[in-house]
Amino acid sequence: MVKHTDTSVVTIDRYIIEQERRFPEATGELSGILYDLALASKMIANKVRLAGLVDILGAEGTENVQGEMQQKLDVIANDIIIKALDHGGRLCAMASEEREELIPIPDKFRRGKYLLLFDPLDGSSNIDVNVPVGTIFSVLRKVTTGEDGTLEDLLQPGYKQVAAGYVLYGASTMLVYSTGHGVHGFTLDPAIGEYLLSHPDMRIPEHGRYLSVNDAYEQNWTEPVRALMRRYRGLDGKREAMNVRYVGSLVADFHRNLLGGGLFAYPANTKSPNGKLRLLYECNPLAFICEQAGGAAITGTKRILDVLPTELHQRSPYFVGSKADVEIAAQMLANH
Ligand code: FDP
Repeated sequence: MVKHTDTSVVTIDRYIIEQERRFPEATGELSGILYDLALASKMIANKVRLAGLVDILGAEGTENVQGEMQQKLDVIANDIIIKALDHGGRLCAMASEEREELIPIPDKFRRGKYLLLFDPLDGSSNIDVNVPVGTIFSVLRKVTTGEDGTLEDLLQPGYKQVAAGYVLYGASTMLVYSTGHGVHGFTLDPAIGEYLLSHPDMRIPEHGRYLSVNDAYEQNWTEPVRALMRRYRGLDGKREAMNVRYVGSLVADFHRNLLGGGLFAYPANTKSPNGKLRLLYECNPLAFICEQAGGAAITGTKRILDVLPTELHQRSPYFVGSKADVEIAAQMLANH
């Protein structure tokens, strides 16, 4: 492995190749998927940057100068990812938040041994108000025989992920990924259109400063969840109060807590018994990243990565972040 100095400029392409060389059995297919995702995310970043100009350039549902209908940005992001990845011969199926069913690889393209699950534009209700949004992705290896990927291939528990990551379209665009050997963060330099290694070997602090939860749902939380939140706020006198920060874009909240330490929670409540977040393309990939960075992720009673999925769009209660803070949730929610 090449040793990089503080001043060496490492592009994401170079980093992925160097990582791949550590594994002589690697075929380069996974690296290819990561390149394609990096490219797709640059195209999405470009669209997100112009989102505020939609009223000038043409609002959703109106015709643009080419006579085409304007689309919502999450639909555009979805199409960008599918088009960037369907023809490379590395995937046998995809699944997206935006599509009810499995997304097959078109007949004209070769199939590969991997599957990609993604949320193309997470936090999309924040787009209209110029607040950061993100893309989340998860890569699985095919387990069934036959050329095409099946639902069975997509419904694997999170510990089987071979890679996972997210892109944050914030003040800077950042891509963070893991292939199970640490977490690597890259920042897009818009002047040269390249992701550069900015956060090597990311580690989440053991204890956190930040608590991210939407407490407008407090009235619908169960009593153990209410007691847990009182604990995090220091109201039961058993720990110091955490600082509350809630953007409402999972990627943005997760990223802040990964750097600064803390906990993101989307608990079950009486109106949504499984919470809101989707297991396969929101909870699992960020749980994989968090564990790789030294943190933890649970449903409340169980490790997220051990949950056996039964449906493509299934939801799960979610507590993810610094190990010591997640441990408090595990203790206080056990048996509930
Ligand atoms: P959104 O609905 O805007 O796409 O995954 C869905 C998500 O955003 C997350 O990004 C975010 O953390 C959460 O929902 C916010 O939900 P609440 O408004 O219920 O807090």
